[in-house]
Amino acid sequence: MEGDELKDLDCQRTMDGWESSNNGSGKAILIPACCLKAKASQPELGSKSHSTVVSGWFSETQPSSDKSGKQVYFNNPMWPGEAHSLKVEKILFQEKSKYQEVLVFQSSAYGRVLVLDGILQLTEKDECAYQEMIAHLPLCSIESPKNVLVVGGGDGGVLREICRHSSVELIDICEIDQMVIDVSKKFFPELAMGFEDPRVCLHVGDAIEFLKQAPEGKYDAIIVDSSDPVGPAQELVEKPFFKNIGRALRPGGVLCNMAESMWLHTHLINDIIYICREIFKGSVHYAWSSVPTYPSGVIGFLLCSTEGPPVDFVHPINPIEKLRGALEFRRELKFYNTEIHEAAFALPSFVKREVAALH
Ligand code: SPD
Repeated sequence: MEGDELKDLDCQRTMDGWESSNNGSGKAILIPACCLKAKASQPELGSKSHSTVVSGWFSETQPSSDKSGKQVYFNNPMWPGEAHSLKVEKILFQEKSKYQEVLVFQSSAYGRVLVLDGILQLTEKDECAYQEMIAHLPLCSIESPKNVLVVGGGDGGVLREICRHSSVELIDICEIDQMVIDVSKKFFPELAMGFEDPRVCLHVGDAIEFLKQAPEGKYDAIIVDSSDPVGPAQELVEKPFFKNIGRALRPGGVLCNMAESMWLHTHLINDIIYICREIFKGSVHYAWSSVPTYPSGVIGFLLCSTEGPPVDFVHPINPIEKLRGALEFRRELKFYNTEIHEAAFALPSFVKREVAALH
């Protein structure tokens, strides 16, 4: 194949979701589709219907039609070629909000499950491994956090965890979809209990706009508990969003951002880290947790601090075990502890190699 033909091939999607790309060297390379965020919701994949329960099993696939009109199922382009399935005992709720399709079902293995636009957000059994980590990794890394902002997180699980920190005085939360909040209050009381705390101040709206208006230096910590960067959440991995976060944090303030799977998305992680390194002049780290029902069974977190008093994310200055009442506040901690905190920053060799932006 000649160089010009290769150029024409730039960024063409293949059936399994990988792209043939020419990185300027004249050599074709394969890039996972997840890195081509703008294309992730191509019409043939981004079907408006997300009724992903087939023959009593849920999986993160999207129904669509082939040329002959036959129903076919695509994998989500964020994780082409794989789908983890859960046996469904009963569908408890299924409705379209203004923003997305909201599905709740009772699974036989992981308790109740929340799904948004066909993507699994949480299960009762393993949500602790996500919510506890995304909240305590940042909050245990700074002394006496007071003002905290949660972006997304409408199920309330991250709020539940932040509330364990008695130093916290205000928790702003900006969630775009009222239906997610209502559904959580009805079907996931163990998560939605977070909303009951008097320190919580709920803003239903667009977090991009909310952050533009946020007073400079207001927050000690910002936690971005978003859905994946496909469709509405896409702007949450772009530079202007991170710039506004940096502005809203105090000097030496911290960000913890959901940052996908190291098994699937090293290109995307690299992109985000490059952006964050430009903005957060304190430190930038990647940590991860095991969440069996997320694609590839792991999820990552990006931890950044702004210029100011240095933050040592790897060795928590504010260990949870020393915070009075924190371990049992409302419900017992199930997953997080200081050992897990420190271990979360240990990265496999392939990640150290592939995520060049970490060096
Ligand atoms: N691939 C799924 C990532 C979901 C992240 N958000 C989960 C919300 C739980 N509070």
